[in-house]
Amino acid sequence: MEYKEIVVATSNPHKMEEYSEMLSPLGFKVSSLKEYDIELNVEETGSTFEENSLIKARFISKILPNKIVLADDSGLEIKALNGFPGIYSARFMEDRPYPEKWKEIIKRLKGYSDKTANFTTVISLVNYRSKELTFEGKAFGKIVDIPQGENGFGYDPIFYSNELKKTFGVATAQEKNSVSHRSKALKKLVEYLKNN
Ligand code: ITT
Repeated sequence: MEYKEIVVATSNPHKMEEYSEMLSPLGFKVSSLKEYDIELNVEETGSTFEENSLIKARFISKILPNKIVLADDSGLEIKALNGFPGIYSARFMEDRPYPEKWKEIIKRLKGYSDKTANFTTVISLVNYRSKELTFEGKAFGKIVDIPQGENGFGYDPIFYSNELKKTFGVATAQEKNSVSHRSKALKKLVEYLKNN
């Protein structure tokens, strides 16, 4: 496999960190938008993770037509809330700090015995041999009644991972990366690159 530069089209520094941690050991040069002094100023008008992921990757690839660009759209889907916040995970109570969002979600789930939830990520890769590719990953678990841990970002402290048997907020970065939605989607992508 030929090792290449991948530009990660995200404005979320936590995502950037996770991609660096996961892709660098595989020999990729992982670049951020900061390094190119560009911003991801694009509206996420799609109705699925896949559409929004492609919107972000295409937007940056127009600015950097010679680079392989990776973007992801991701979110938390809660069964009892019919998949909410889903694609709205970043926009839900957007101007409020995460502890308030956790509290509101926990409140909305009061009375439900089934607090099943999953994180989903769809990674898009564009400009790879003139192709557009998408890969999906999911992490399964449930929403806890009391946030636990301070690691990770976003909804990690309220998401109990079935695989780790603890919240992503308590898990180390390595533990989270071993089972996360993002790492599962990324593994599919890396597998594809190895074979193509
Ligand atoms: P970019 O669009 O710039 O990449 P974003 O944070 O706005 O950054 P999304 O639109 O994909 O990205 O929204 C993802 C949101 O879903 C994110 O802001 C978190 O609230 C939540 N989320 C996604 N992955 C997560 C994870 O691994 N742990 C906790 N929360 C996560």
